[in-house]
Amino acid sequence: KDKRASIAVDLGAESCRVSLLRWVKGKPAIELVHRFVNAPREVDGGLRWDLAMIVDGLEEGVRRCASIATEGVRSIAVDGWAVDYVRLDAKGLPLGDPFCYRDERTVKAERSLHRKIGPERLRELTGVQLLRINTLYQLYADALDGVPEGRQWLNLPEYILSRWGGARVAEHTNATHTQMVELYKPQWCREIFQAAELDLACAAKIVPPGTEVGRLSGPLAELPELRNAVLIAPACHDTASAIAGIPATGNDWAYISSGTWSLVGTVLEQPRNGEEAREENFTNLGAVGGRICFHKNVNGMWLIRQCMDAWAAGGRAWTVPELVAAAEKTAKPRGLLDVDDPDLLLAGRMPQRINAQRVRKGYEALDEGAENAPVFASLIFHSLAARYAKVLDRIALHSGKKLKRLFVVGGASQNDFLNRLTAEATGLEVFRGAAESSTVGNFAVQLAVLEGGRDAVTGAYAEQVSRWAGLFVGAIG
Ligand code: LRH
Repeated sequence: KDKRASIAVDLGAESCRVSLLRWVKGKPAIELVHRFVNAPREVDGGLRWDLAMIVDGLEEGVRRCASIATEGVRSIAVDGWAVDYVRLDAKGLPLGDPFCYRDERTVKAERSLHRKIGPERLRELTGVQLLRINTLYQLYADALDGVPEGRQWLNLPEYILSRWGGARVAEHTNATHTQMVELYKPQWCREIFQAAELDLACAAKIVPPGTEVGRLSGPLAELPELRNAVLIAPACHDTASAIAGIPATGNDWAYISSGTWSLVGTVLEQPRNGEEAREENFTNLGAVGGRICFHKNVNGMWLIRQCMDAWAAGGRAWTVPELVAAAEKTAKPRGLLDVDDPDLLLAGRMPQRINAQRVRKGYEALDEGAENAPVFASLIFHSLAARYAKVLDRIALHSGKKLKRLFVVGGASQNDFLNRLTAEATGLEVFRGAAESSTVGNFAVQLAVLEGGRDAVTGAYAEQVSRWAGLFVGAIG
């Protein structure tokens, strides 16, 4: 067997990570080699990602991996948050920093696009939860802002792969989150492109997760350890990777991929897009092995992070563990939040936004000062748990599954207070999965294709991935 190492890159809206998988005496060992903070910033009135900072950080991480892996690196794969994209000029260089999906330009774009193609029709064609962050609305916003058509675009993980020498592709799990892919076939939906007057030629070819897209080239490939590294499109959607990182079998489990967002759902063999699933706006996104991530985007650590930023700006920097410990000691809150209120998805002034909602609902406003942070945190955690329980009830109904187990993965899975509240609210047995589940799933997809080489869209491939994930979950140092 090939004993060389592999590298997984995981792009997060709050932090980006580069991890190394090595084989030590035949056993896997995974090390998080480089992690750096990420956040959108305000540029000329728009919310954008700092692409150069991200690329520099990733390349630094890859170089550090190379310096550790003297045995050489066999493969590299990149996953990341969905929907955002890089536009390319004629030479294939980025036209500018990518917009962050939270930018408010899509409010207008959504309204205007729905006059050309109704939300019901979009749902019917794609099976995807209608969210104004979806790539479709962003591309449409570009057009409204006068960006000339004819410019290729790539979602971020696929852009990084192409920048390092890979073919330009749109990996299927990530492509589904654009809201522009047909529900029952892995192909771009012509009707949507036509309605939105978007150029089909600007979208890359759709490929399944587990596709080799080329070999590393450019300056990184000059390092001897990296010379022949294969570039792989894993499940480029970080959530699909995180779910691939759960090595559970059976038909009685659901997941929460818990980070900036909470993705609450279950894996299905076939999409569910009947009237009720559509009305309740559940999503059917691509999963590994031709399966479906059937879930809903619920707000997540965004609420707490945004509050923490506000308090830090006022001079009191809380850490998450401090807040969790302090929140646990407060009294049970009165009047839970609607965590999915569109206003709470926006950036800035979060304590004020929360109070505005409370006042609208007839509850007293909370003291917004940093010393009252535990009360806010407790309110947020209780409200999230209650929302998870509601959504999971519906997931059980739509999927026809008798749910018993709930796997919580991702950065926020380490919040045991929230896990306890979630267990109480749902009545399910809660298992804490890997904090770096996207990385586990990323590596599992790489090894399944490198070692199995089988057709990546079959259930057999999904099972292979699950076996690798089982091996890797315990291998994180
Ligand atoms: C989580 C995530 C989620 C998407 C959002 C844009 O990181 O990929 O699945 O809905 O970011």
